[in-house]
Amino acid sequence: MHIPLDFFLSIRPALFNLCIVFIFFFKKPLRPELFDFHGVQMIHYFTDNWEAVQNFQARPDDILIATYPKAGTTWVSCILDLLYFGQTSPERQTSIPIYERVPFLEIFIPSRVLGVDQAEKLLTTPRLIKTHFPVQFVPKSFWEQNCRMVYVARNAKDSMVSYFHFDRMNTVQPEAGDWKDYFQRFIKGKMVFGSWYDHVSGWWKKKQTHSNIHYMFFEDLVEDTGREIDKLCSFLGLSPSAEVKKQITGEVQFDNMKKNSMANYSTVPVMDFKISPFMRKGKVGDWKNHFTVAQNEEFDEDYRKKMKDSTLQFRSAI
Ligand code: PPS
Repeated sequence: MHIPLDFFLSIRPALFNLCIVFIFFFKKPLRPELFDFHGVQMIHYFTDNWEAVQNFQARPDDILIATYPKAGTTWVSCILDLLYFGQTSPERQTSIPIYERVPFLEIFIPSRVLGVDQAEKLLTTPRLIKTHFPVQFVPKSFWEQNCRMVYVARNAKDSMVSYFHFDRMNTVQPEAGDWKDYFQRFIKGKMVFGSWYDHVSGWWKKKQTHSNIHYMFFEDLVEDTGREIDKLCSFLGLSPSAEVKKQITGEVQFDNMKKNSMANYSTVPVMDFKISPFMRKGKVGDWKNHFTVAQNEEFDEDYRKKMKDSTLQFRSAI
């Protein structure tokens, strides 16, 4: 059948409008792609502002909260925020989301969230700042100013599971895909912020020569939050009353944080809580509900090889 060219030309505007309507109603946000950045897998949201991030001027009393994703960043951020400001400005807890109280230094999503700007605008002392950078990416002023850093690590299996659900629900992360492929990608370090193995080991190695890093574990926090708050207080030189510590320990229990809209990320539009909530389970050992027996064997064998030279010990069950 012959369709004259004139016909196409005449319906061109209608076709164009149809496309716009289609994109508007059915658009799926484009997920970012991973790429190699100085030897670490990254996405552009965390590298686009590289120069400003690297030139960030830390102050001596800044506190950097560093983690591989899903290790308990939000939990420790809330604890530190309460320790420093819970008594003097309690209204912060009910009016400012945790990601504004503790800005994410390297994030750069134009017209949405600019981590460096947020950190620079913080009026608090100390400024609490979050990063997921591997240790070699930390801006040099943090070292020059000898800032205190709190690193939180979580066992690899639970980190992987938590990250999987996070990538499913967070539209500014790469597509999670299916669990089987995700498992392989995690082992190969093809995750945003790179390899879990390199991240936890890199920070651990740095801690051996740098006394201003407090290295803590998610599993210890689950086991005894009060004890870990005590350790944090000794590191930070804080001495809250027993009553205040008890109050903080209660406020940061999983169920309380899960229902607190200023801590649970429910105010972030790019996260789809219908797929998975940010405060998902908060447990040690949920990996057992995801790993097959074969995956567990493969994982353990590979883990032994990758971590054979490390003195780091994790608990995948408590
Ligand atoms: S992020 O996106 O990297 O900043 O995420 P992060 O905050 O590091 O980690 C999220 C996981 O920590 C759990 N979480 C908690 N567990 C127990 N108690 C408390 N209070 C708590 N707060 C956060 C959260 O549920 C995520 O783990 P999963 O296993 O997915 O539940």
